Amino acid sequence: MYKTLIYEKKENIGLLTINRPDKLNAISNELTSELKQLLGEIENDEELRVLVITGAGDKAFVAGADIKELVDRDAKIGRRVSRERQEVFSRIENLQIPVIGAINGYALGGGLELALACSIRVCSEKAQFGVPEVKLGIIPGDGGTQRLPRLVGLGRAMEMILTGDFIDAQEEYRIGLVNKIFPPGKLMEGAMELAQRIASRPPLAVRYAKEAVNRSQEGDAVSGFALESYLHALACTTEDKKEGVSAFLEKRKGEFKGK
Ligand code: CO8
Repeated sequence: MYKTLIYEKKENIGLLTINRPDKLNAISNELTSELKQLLGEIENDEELRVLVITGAGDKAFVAGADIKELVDRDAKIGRRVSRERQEVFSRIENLQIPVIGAINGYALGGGLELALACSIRVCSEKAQFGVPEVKLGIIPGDGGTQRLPRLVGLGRAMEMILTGDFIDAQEEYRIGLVNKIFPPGKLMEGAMELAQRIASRPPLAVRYAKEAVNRSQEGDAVSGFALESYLHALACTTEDKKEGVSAFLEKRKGEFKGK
């Protein structure tokens, strides 16, 4: 049982709800520890196809790191906590299964950084994104300075990080921070529908594709092309590839086993 997280499984889709609604789901040290523990569970769950992450309540996805814990943070603690959260968010980014961020309200600071570690983001019309760390006299520490420019481009990331201003759902969509916007009451339905669609695809192909696309953001193109061809070759060895190709040629729906 977790105090700050709710984790449920809906068939082969995991639903993680960040659960500190009275503090707008701010990420405390306790929440980070629980998240690490839950990730261990998720990493070992071979049945799982997709993870969806959202926030409890109707106001916030995650309104950032818990600001109360910043009071006594000196350089030594700051470095340790930042590295620890970077590692946790990188574990989310690198889960074998895709992760969908269902952004139901404020995604600020560490909350935006958590959203950036997801493979795909969708949001409600009420969602607001921001990187307000500079206003507190600090800078993002959970990967935001690296992931945000990769997603939205250097100029836009620079403006968001240097001003700390919030942007609304339409602007998030326009700059590619989110893929879809839903009315608030329809967000989870939309996110789960997307999750189910991905979960219905051959699981190994989905894993390899995610890995190849993730690696496109690092290193050089030559290594990226090489990795892509090896992962493509690996996909060619699967039973699901035989089934997928046969199903297409026989004009029927494929039955995939993740083998
Ligand atoms: N931390 C702790 N408590 C918070 C946070 C937070 N980030 N955000 C909101 N809360 C609490 C409020 O203190 C309040 O608690 P209480 O009822 O006990 O007073 C409760 O949640 C409700 O919040 P508000 O009353 O403020 O709600 P409003 O609707 O008036 O305002 C806002 C909503 C605009 C979202 C406002 O709460 C706000 O500005 N929050 C802070 C946003 C922020 O600055 N986030 C960035 C934090 S720093 C960060 O994320 C990265 C740090 C770098 C870390 C590096 C290593 C880990």
